[in-house]
Amino acid sequence: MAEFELVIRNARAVTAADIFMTDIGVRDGRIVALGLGLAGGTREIDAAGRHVTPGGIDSHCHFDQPTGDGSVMADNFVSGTRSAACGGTTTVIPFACQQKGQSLRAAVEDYHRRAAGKALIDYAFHLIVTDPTPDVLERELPALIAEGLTSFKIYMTYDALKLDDRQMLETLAVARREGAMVMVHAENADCISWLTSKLIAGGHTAPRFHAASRPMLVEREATHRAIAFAELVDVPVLIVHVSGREAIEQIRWAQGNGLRIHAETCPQYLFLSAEDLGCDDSFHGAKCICSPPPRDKANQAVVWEGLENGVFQVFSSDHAPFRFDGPDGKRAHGENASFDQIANGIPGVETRMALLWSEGVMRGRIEPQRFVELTSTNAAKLYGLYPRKGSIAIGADADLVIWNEGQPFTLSNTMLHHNVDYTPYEGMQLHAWPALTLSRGEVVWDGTAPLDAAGRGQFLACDRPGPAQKRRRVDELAL
Ligand code: DUC
Ligand code: ZN
Ligand code: ZN
Repeated sequence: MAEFELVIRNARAVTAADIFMTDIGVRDGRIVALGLGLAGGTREIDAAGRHVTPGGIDSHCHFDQPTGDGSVMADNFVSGTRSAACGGTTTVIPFACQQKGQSLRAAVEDYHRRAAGKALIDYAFHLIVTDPTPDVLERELPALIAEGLTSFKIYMTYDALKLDDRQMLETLAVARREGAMVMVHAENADCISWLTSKLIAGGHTAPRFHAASRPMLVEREATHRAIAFAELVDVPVLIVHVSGREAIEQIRWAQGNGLRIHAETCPQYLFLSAEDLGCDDSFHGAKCICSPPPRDKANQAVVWEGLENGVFQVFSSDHAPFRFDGPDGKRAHGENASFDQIANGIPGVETRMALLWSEGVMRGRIEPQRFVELTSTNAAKLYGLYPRKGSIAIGADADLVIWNEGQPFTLSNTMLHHNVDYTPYEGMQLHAWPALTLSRGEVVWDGTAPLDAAGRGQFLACDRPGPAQKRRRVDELAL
């Protein structure tokens, strides 16, 4: 009998720390041996010197999340995880979103029902806390954190989701006490609503005015406030979907002053700009409506710098999938709907990894190790999945990507496996794509088709993240 169920030979393995030539021996879905000249496997794959990275962890994506505005997300756990796997992602962390008035546990149970038996790859959940009642803060949230939902998102905007400043502080204090990671959507709600009413009153309703209604200032102000609250409560936070310079300056200041502020950015802030929302009043720009909106070329350059110099820890997709055609996506309120009624979000779970490998690593902007940190390892650490996920190491799950590099191709939505009828990156020239994606040692993408095995993905209970644990110091506030 062969010693391993799978051996990947001649891998140029990349971790967050190293690059090294190795064979990878897999048993029971886990990496059990590393080194050249390993004994035989029941199955063998020759990586032929190609880069092999840990499978991606997309720690910010939305599948089958109720929207409450008449639109319906195009991807559920079947199509969303299929698309993720074909793009080199092996773990996703979408959101169980509490509706105001709903118990947090009911939101989680509903989300488990939506996911059960559907996922092709492994998945965990973040919570979204929208209604921090005393019962939620004192009982439900600590219990769910103890059960493995160890991170949650809070919003500073959207009437249906946002917390006020006092609620943010109360919620951050629970995170501190329980050792959970808080993700913050940082945009100032009142500034957006004031600007939106002015724009609409002036007849400026086309998709492109979405960007004008949420300028960088509203993100900068909220980012500053979120950082101040995190400092006051003495808890780490992670600012999600950071779009440009002014927010980055706030984050860099906080990091430089010893605050535990983590930050995430997404492909749309590297490759899209406000111009993609349209130069005229056509509805086409709805395809690129997302929040915060894409900025301009100068901001793209600053986001690239943040990926290079360590301001950002996480590169996720913020996949929020809505179809362009059809009655329940971007057009749910018709083509003449004002920008604030258009479903908010863009797809990207399948293109995230290849965009950053092709445009980041292959163009020499970031090292392969930095790519691994940004797309996999750091998310595993920040959300309590490390070392099971996020590395090529003995004992880790054999979640791996073997890369195909050097053959340029034109990206087209016809190549993709999501249930969205467009990609914002249509027509881009890319130079890399996963040749194979393996989840727990099983090939889930073979370069031509996804494995037909919806339901094989496992729910992952997360540990309390190491970076969210209290620092050892006198707790003067007794929070
Ligand atoms: N925030 C997200 O994280 N995703 C989609 C829309 C939004 O505002
Ligand atoms: Zn958000
Ligand atoms: Zn999101």
